[in-house]
Amino acid sequence: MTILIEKHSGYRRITLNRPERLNALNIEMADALTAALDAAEADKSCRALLLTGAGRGFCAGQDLNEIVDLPAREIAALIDHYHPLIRRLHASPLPIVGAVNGVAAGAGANLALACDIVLAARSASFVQAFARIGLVPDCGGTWLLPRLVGGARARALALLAEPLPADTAAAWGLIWQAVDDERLMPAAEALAARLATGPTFALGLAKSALAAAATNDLDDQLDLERDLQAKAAAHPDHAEAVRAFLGKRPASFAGRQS
Ligand code: LHQ
Repeated sequence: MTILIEKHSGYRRITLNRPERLNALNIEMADALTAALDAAEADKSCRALLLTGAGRGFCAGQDLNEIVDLPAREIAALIDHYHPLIRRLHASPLPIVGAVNGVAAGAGANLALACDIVLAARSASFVQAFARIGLVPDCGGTWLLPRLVGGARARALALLAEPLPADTAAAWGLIWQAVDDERLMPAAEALAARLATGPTFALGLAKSALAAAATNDLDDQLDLERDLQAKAAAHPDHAEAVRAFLGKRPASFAGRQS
């Protein structure tokens, strides 16, 4: 199986599972990930996702064995299996934690960066490896990198294709945090479990507002915030949290009922 899915209380852990090839991507894996996302979103008890890799790598990008001598048009067709997955991760109403356990290269780096909160083991690195094989960053890399780290760093990452250590990735704002290797999975699981008990509906709306900010001007964004706030305020999680605050007790969020 190209991916493993484990159900935890409130969240699902999805593990890329081709460790002998550093979890290199192929069509089967991309389609399995999209299906796993569909299934998680359809399950109302699932309120967060955790994405990680088996073995010593996170994901080495496209499996190069599967594109040797492939005509250019078929390479482009391959991407049609990957880009819907990237769109789905960005648009998912569920909060997604990426736990980057080792090298994340090419499409694998941009798959990691499509998660909402990315933690990386200190020994992990991010490589926009595309230029090494005469390709262009895909899976959203050219869109996300300048937004996360600014144009100067984005250009150097894309054109030099050098590995960026996890600590630098965190210092530059490419990811949320770098943690000691042995702390990665406990920290990522704690984060997924925490998100899974949060106000899931509002978290999904916050994700969509942040995504829309990439193209909106301030006026449009303020209007969007007003409209989303009306939706969030109408959800029982809001009333519960205000009552909990005033009652000096922890809130108990219902989560996904809308
Ligand atoms: C691999 C791979 C790999 C197969 C390691 N494939 N086996 C999308 C769609 C359509 C078309 C094209 O492009 C795309 C987007 C892309 O993702 S293009 C970018 C593709 N990825 C790469 O170019 C990265 C290739 N890999 C590497 O540069 C290195 O392996 C990295 C830097 C990831 C890790 O280096 P090391 O830690 O030194 O590991 P290694 O190179 O020894 O790899 C371990 C094994 O994994 C090895 O197999 P072996 O049988 O010798 O132990 C590699 O052949 C295999 N492997 N990446 N992408």
